[in-house]
Amino acid sequence: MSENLKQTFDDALQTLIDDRYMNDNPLAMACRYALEGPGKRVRPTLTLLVNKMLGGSLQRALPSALAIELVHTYSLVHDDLPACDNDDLRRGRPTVHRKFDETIALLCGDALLTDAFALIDDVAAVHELANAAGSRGMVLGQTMDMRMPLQALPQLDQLHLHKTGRLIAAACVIGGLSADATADQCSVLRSFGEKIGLAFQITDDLLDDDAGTGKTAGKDRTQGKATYLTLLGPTAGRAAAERYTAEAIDLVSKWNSATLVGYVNGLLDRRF
Ligand code: GRG
Repeated sequence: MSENLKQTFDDALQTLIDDRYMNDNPLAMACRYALEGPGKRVRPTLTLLVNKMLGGSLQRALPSALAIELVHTYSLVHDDLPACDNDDLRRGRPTVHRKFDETIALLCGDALLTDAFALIDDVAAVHELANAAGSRGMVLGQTMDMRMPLQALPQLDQLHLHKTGRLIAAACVIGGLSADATADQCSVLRSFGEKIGLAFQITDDLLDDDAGTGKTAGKDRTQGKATYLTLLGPTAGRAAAERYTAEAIDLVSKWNSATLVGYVNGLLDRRF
């Protein structure tokens, strides 16, 4: 079921790419290249799964799901720049600034972020996404990562919550909004998404040393970053990811959530 939704999303993304990014100017080429990379599409899949769980219309959820993937892709393109993480590899291919150049990568991120908001016509979803991505969300998380050195686990959780959790939470809330969820339901979906985001980022930390993630292996270790792997080790790290996932699942157990639960449990065992 989640595979079907991912395929539906991938088809909609291809239609968007064909519509918006098929010119042969360097900006359109870079946007197309970034979006066509084989991403897991976790955030839009969560949006569509939550929409389905609450009996919403798929067609109503798709534009917001596309917008969330555009914002996520922008963040990866900028994160890979020399001024941030300085990475050569993303989604198993050269990063956008390696394939094109830094100027184009900067502009590609700007364009994807801006275009995202042209896709959504629901004001509540616009607010949710903007707040999750901006100075109190993902970009603050990136700032913590780059300029606010941390030593202890609670600070690491705050970093994860902002850098990764807020956007994943917004994906879940926006799935709810597309199914006319109430404010109380949205608040449960936000907590659900934040916990899934924490589990997702811990799993990302634990995969740092693995080959086959499509990213440079051992990057955190060589940069001497404090992560769940360096602070807790693989066993306690895995246990923390499982605990956050179980807490998240508990929150949605009152709904018909079997497909969503199957999907988020699967994220714990991802290899890339
Ligand atoms: C403005 C220069 C500038 C930088 C800002 C906002 C930002 C850059 C970065 C956001 C932080 C970031 C990259 C968080 C990463 C979170 C994360 C786990 C990314 C990987 O997500 P996956 O595994 O990737 O879902 P795929 O490739 O599958 O989509």
